[in-house]
Amino acid sequence: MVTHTMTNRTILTETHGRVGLIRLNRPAQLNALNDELMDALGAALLAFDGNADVGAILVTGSDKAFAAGADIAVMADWTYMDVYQGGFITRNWETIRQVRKPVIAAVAGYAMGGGCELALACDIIVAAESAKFALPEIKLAMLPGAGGTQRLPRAVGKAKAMDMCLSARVLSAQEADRYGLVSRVVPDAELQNTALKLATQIAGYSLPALMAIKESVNRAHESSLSEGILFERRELHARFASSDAHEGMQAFLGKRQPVFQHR
Ligand code: DAK
Repeated sequence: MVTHTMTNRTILTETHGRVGLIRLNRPAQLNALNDELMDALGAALLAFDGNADVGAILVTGSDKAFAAGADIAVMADWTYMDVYQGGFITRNWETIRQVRKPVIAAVAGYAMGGGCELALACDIIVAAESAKFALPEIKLAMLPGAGGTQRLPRAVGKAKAMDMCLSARVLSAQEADRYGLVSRVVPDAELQNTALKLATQIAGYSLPALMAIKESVNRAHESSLSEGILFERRELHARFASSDAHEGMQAFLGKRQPVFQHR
């Protein structure tokens, strides 16, 4: 069942069972990301993250664009002091980093600049065949400044990241799949269903286990191997304090489906 919970100009939100869906909604600007949209997106992400009835979050755009980047029309007249003192990017683009539940991006069409960086900040990217990924900021004499120069090399390696950042190369969905930027590619007509099915599957698992896995995988990018392994081991030990983990193992042994309480 679909429940519509919030609508404003720049995003639409719905819940589908335990999945919170956020749709970027500036069609006339190909979902270019302005402050109003990023404020609304951040608020919606935090609201779903704090909602005990939501286990996973899906972020998507339109058939034509996930998001065509930061809003160039808005940025064109900004000065250094505007962005420095206003905390551009830091102030409202990084809210997604606070989200502890799994976030899935469903991308069709353009994921350019900040749109590509937003997808990179999600945990899983499901791409439609029409998806196009690029960091074309160099064409504006800018640089990818919402994590692009850091998350892209971690996702695809230095060679591909340098190529994309320095030449503005556009990756097709198939290339993005091959290089490890996305986790699966599906026909456009199947994108929403596939992503929702995936989010529903994930949201059906034990929430604290999902949160522990997300935190642990993210640690792989933030620490040395031995520190990461130690973190993972502690997370594993902590699973034994979870009633869901005991339920999961008992259900397996009893040859029945587990009933998780998200505890
Ligand atoms: N911003 C504002 N409007 C945009 C836009 C954008 N990024 N992208 C598209 N639009 C608008 C177009 O202006 C057009 O508006 P109208 O002319 O109809 O009023 C409408 O959306 C439809 O676009 P097109 O007519 O261009 O559509 P096409 O299908 O022909 O082309 C396109 C689609 C995605 C290839 C093209 O629109 C395009 O190249 N867009 C720009 C893509 C881009 O360069 N994106 C990167 C933006 S820069 C920073 C941190 C981060 C960033 C910057 C600084 N600091 C820390 C300082 C991030 C920067 C970026 O993301």
